[in-house]
Amino acid sequence: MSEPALSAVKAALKSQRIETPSWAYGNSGTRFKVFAQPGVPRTPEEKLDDAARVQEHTGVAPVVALHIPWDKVDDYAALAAHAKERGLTLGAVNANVFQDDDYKLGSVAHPDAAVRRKALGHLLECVDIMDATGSRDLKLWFADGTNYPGQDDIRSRQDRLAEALGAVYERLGEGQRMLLEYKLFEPSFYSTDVPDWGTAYAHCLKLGEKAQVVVDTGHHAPGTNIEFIVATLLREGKLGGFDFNSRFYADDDLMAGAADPFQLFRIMYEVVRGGGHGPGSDIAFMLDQCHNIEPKIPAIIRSVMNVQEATAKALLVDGEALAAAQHSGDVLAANGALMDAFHTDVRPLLAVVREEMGLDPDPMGAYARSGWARKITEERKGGRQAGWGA
Ligand code: AOS
Ligand code: ZN
Ligand code: ZN
Repeated sequence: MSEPALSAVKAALKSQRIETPSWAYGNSGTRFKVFAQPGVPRTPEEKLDDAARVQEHTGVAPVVALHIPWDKVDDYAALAAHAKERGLTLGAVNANVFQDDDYKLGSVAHPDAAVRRKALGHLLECVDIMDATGSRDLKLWFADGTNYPGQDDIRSRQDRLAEALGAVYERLGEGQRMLLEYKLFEPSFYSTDVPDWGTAYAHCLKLGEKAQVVVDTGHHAPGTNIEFIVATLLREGKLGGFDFNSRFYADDDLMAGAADPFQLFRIMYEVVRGGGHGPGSDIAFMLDQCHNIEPKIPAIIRSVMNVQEATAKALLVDGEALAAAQHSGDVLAANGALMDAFHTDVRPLLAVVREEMGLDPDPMGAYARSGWARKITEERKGGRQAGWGA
């Protein structure tokens, strides 16, 4: 690779911005058990203190997504100031219309108009919070769906959903967006009201340019060609962002890139090829994961590093050789061009990038040596730990 080309790759890696989720710093688990960990944050401010460690050691994670009500505070401007003092900004505001008892049969798609009004009220409250935090994105994931055929009318639920989305869209202020996230199933088991990219895309298309789709990499059936979805949404101008995580079976929320680094590379290749990576991109590269058995901060650092490595490999694809082979129908040469990049060990390159950024080339080692884990374990004794639902 020529020196100018290598410089461009390094510049692109230095400009990468990955958004970490506040809830990943808190306790989490499955319906069987939540294994609390020592030192877990007790407040949104402590979550930001931990997120600042990820940013300190990686240099590419300066944004933290919030979740309401798990990150509810009296003064969001003060929370934004707390973030800024630590070199962070507040990112997407994640609405939660899936944990209130009233939402058993759904929220915005619920058959009862009073429940729908309550859910819409929460969504509009989240936009008010965005005004206070300066967040650009409202992330909407709906657990809404049904468990049995006949339980509710599939079409009517789409009409109710569309009505709520339209009301939220009208409320968005200048520079604000709504990111609609789809999920194949869970917690609904027969039908989910936003189950796939097509449904999300159709609603966003009707709403307008401020409405975009979020691709959560854990939200697809096994074997789904996610990079095709990414390429298509990007081409249509409707790829708002990602919720990166890993899955072996379902929405496992494991560390991004841990289960299938090849898939993450193919996704990032389509992002790079489609012009979605770099300073001009509006795509939100968010993590959405839960660290049920592994220490949280290093797991998030590892996830950021995995996304960086996939991105670096995608940037190394020899586009000219690949295009030439594709145009000539040389299947093996074309596949080889992509695989050569995927098989490149980019860790030395990323170590150089980190050193040029004034960082330790080994973020995991740097965190381990920092003493932060011991500090928070000693200091954060007592008080209610943060976690899913708190
Ligand atoms: C749920 O499975 C979705 O991935 C959500 O994006 C996410 O877990 C939620 O936004 C957390 O509030
Ligand atoms: Zn998600
Ligand atoms: Zn999910």
